[in-house]
Formats: sequence, C-alpha cells, structure tokens
Amino acid sequence: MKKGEQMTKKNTAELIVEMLEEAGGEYIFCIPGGATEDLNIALHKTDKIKPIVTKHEQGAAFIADGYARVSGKLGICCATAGPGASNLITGIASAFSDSIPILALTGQVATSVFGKGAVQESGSEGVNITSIFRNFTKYSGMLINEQRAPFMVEKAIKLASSSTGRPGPVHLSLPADVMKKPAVQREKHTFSVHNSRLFSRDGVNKAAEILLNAKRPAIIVGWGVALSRAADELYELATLLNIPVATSPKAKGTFPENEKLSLGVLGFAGSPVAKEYIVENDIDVLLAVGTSFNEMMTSGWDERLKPTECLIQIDIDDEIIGKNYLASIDLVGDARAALEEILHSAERIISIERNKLRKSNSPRLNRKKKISDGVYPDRLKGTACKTEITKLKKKHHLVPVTNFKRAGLYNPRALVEDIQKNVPENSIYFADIGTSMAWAIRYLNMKNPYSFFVALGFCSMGYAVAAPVGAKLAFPDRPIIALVGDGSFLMNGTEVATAVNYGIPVVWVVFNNSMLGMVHHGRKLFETPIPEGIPSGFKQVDFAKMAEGMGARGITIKGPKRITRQMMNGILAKGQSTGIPTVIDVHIDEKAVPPIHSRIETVDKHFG
Ligand SMILES: Cc1ncc(C[n+]2csc(CCOP(=O)(O)OP(=O)(O)O)c2C)c(N)n1
Ligand SMILES: [Mg+2]
Repeated sequence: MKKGEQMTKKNTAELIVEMLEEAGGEYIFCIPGGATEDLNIALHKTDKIKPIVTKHEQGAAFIADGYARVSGKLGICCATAGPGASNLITGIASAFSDSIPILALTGQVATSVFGKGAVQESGSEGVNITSIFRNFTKYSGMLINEQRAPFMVEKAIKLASSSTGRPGPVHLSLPADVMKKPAVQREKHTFSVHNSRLFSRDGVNKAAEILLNAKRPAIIVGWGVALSRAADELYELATLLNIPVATSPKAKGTFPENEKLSLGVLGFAGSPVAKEYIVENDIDVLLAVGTSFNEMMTSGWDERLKPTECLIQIDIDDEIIGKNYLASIDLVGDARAALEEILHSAERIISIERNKLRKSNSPRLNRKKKISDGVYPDRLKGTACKTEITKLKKKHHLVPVTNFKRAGLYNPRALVEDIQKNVPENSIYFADIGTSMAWAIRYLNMKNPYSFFVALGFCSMGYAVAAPVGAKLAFPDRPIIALVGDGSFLMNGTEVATAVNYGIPVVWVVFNNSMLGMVHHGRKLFETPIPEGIPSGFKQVDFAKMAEGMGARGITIKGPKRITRQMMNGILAKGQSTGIPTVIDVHIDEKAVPPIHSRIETVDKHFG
C-alpha cells in the first residue's frame, strides 16, 4: 500500500457500487454469471440501485440506453464475461452511434489465471473484450488492480456523461480477484456534468449579426439539440429571429411541429415541406445545430442543402464541423449554451439598433417604430416565411388516408395517426427500424421535445422493442408507446417478459405484415426491382398469444377493427394500475408503400 492510501472494510466491488450510487445510478440492467458474482454480492448490500434482470444482454444494453436516452441520466448495464459481454456489443455500439451515456460493466476471470484457458476468459490472452469494446466506446479499460479502481471508475463515469465533448458509452472489465480486494480509501467527489462552453465570442456575435441580416434563413437541428436539452433556447431564438426550423429524423419534436415556423423533419421519411423550403429553394443563411449532416438527414448528402451565403455550424464535437458541408462560422460547444449566447447577442444588437433608431427619429414616430420596421425590414417583421410555409403545408396537404386504404386492412399511416389521436399528449414514442419508423417520422405530429426516439445512428432492429422498458422506468407516469415491426419484435420481444417481471407497463404496437417490410418495399421501389434471393417474407406470428405466454396482455386488431380512444384509455389505465404491459398486434396493409423513397434514391446513387 502506498503512502496516503488506507484500506477500508469494503471490497473493490462494493466501492464500485458506492460510486455508481453517488453518480445517481438507480438501476443496473443485467444478466448475472459466475464472473460478476462479487458485484452481485455488493449490489445485495444496497437498496439504492435496483438490478433489472433482462432476457438477453442486448436487451440490457438497449434498456439502459432507453433509460438514458429519455432522461439524460447515466444508464448502467452489466454482463458476465465472454458471451455475456459480447451480447452487449450491438446495444453499446448503437449507444455509441447516438451518443448515449452508458456504463457497461463486464465480468472477467481472475488475473491470476490469465492465459491458462479459464472458462470465458476475456482478457488479452482470450477473446479480448476490453479491446473489442474500445472500438465503439469513449473509454474501455480493465480494472487491473484495486489501487487504480476508484480513478478508473470515476473517469469512466465522467467520460460517459459528457464532461468532455459528446456523451457516450464506456466499458469497464472487472477481474474477479480485483473485485474481492479491499477497497482503497478515496477522496469523496461530487459528480457533476459540465457542458463545455468553448465557443468563441466573436463567432457568436457574427452568427447573430448574420442571422439578423439574412434574407431567407433556416435552422436545421440535429440530435445534439436533444442531447443538450436545448429545445427552449432553440424555440426562443427561432421565434425571436422569425426563422423556420427543420429537424433531423432523430431530433423530431425538438421544435414543436405544430408551430407556424416548423418545417417538420428533413431527410429520411421527412416532410415534403422541409424538402421544398430548404432543399428545392435557396437558403442564404443556414444555422445547423448539433447535426452531423449524416445520410439520413441529408438524403444522401444532397448538394442543394448548401446555403448560398453562409453555413453557421454549432457542434460539441470539432470533428463534425465542416465534415460534410463547408461551414463559414464554426462554434464548437454545447448546443444549449451556444444558442443561448446567440440569442443574447441578437437581443443586444436589436436593442442597440433600436436606440439608434430612436435617436434618429422624431419622438412621435419613435413610439410606433419597432426594430423590425426599420433595421431588419422584411424578415423580422415577418409574415413572409410563415405565409410561405403555410402555403407549402396546404400544397402538400397529405392525401387523406381513405384514398389509399385497402378494404378491411389497417393502413399503417392511419394506424400511426389513430394512435396519436387516442393517447395523451405527454406520451413518449419509440419507433423501431423498419417501415413503422418511416410512417412514424412522417405522420406523427410531435409537439413536445424529447418525446420521440429512433436509434438511427446504428439502425439496429429490435432497439425500440427493448429500450421503452428503460424509458418507462425513467418516466413511470408518462405513457410509453413502442411502434415496432413484427421482424424487430421477433428479435427482442422476450424483453416483454422483463417488463412483466418488474411490472413495467409499456405498450407495444406491432405492425404485423409478415415480412421484413423495409427490405421488401425497398427492393420493389428500385427502378429495376431487386429480386428476392434471400426472402423477406415469413409466416405470420400471433403476437397477442406470444405476449400472453409471457404474462402480458395481448390484443389483436384485424379486419375492420380500429384503435379507439376507449381502447387506449383502457389499456393505459389498466397498465398503470396493474403494472401489466400490453402488446397490440395490428394486422396492417402490407401493400401500403412506406415513405422511404429518399433512402432508395440514396442507396441507388451512392451504393448502387
Ligand atoms: C439487426 C438488424 N438486422 C437487419 C437490419 C436490416 N433491416 C432494416 S429494416 C429491416 C426489416 C424490418 O422488418 P420489421 O421489423 O418487420 O419492420 P417492417 O419493415 O416490416 O415494418 C431489416 C431486415 C437492421 N437494420 N438491423
Ligand atoms: Mg414487418
């Protein structure tokens, strides 16, 4: 033991649990195994962190993600060595792609037997789990001894929670012998998340000036705005400067979609209004906030997205700026802080100009004049852009559903609209990867921020089957609605049993089309349709029965039956009172063509 270090009565596993508690950990999503027994014993001694045992480690990672994604808190998951750890991979990779703060703990055989062929050895002499995780985490390390343990755990938690740049998953491998060692005494630390405020003052002022003077500006916001919880600041800036806003599919709802200035979603399954306003017409100044301009948002990096005069780009990650489109003004920093600063700067400029105006005018005129009358004429005064948007909304007024309804089958668009009509406005939605996501992005009208979630970074099927379980734990009083395909449900549907086990009343709506519809429709939409070498269809599954088999409620909707207010009220009320989750198995019109054309064009152009 070194000078200054004292041994305490607890062991290292108990110290880790103590640190997780201090970091605000409420749940640990996990499947136990021999290599994690010390952690298990340590968890047994506390009632502050509740273990939620899932049915598959991928589910544990996705559920931790769902918890973290909706709440902004750290999600914690844990798996045993070897296959337990490797089963986490897709979930952690998905969290990495979407910058979700997760701490993944995995078991490890004792360091004393490294290299001897121990069961599930996962160190450098076996399947090197730490090294595998290094490829898609902000940090992956093995606690090689008890002395380094407190530092490494603290570092992992801090890195996950974004004290440096974007948040993201981290991984720690826990050798069994180190876990048993007496814990090193450490100085207590207060955990706090610091959002970096690195952007330049000059850049902020310049951005405000340019936005104020722009003729036809627009704002595009990405997932970074949701991550930094910047919806209020975005709203204030957009309304003050009278600038239309489009969001990426992932950031859907961060600007209220019912607002006059809302263009809706730009990109995959997005709104034709956003496309026409921003892509098909010239924008002189574009403010991009927390978006990497990825494929899904830009419909394959459409050149027409470039503004004619100036791109102002805000991102916490310097590496993102200018990655796909050249930025004239770059503001490296947290989206919320940067938007707030631009807002203050714009207000300052407006008030200076107003004073100038006052001085130069007669007192009589003065009282009536507003800044928008003189200095920044047409735009700030602004009905012009709102009128244009309203016209576009009318022009694209989405064809009534009845026009493309096949008798007796539920049109997926009607399904999405019926669900939204009949559940409370504070509901949180998840959409899985598949056509359900496309229908949801296009036809849900999100008024509340941080209430619509798609894991579009990694696009893993099955995400939205498991993640809502974590979301419901984070927000027990809000309805959690998961819109999922039947193929996706078959991947992680066993997590319904996890929800049943812990009384977590999520509502899953399964879009039952007996096919991997995204693949099926995608193939057909190409100019020369792609043949079915690997089939996309499969035999229909009875998801209500599957749900009932796991102890959940199962409801089948087929034929002329529709989702109604009474039905949803009943499902949600019963869920809240009993804790029993529900699976609604809806037989949809499998022939309805989903709004995925932009993706097909991208694949054709870039991967064809
Ligand atoms: C884990 C994983 N495997 C494969 C894919 C490719 N993929 C994307 S969507 C999709 C089909 C989804 O089918 P389903 O869940 O039934 O939804 P649908 O499209 O039919 O609505 C497939 C196979 C993927 N994104 N993720
Ligand atoms: Mg399907």
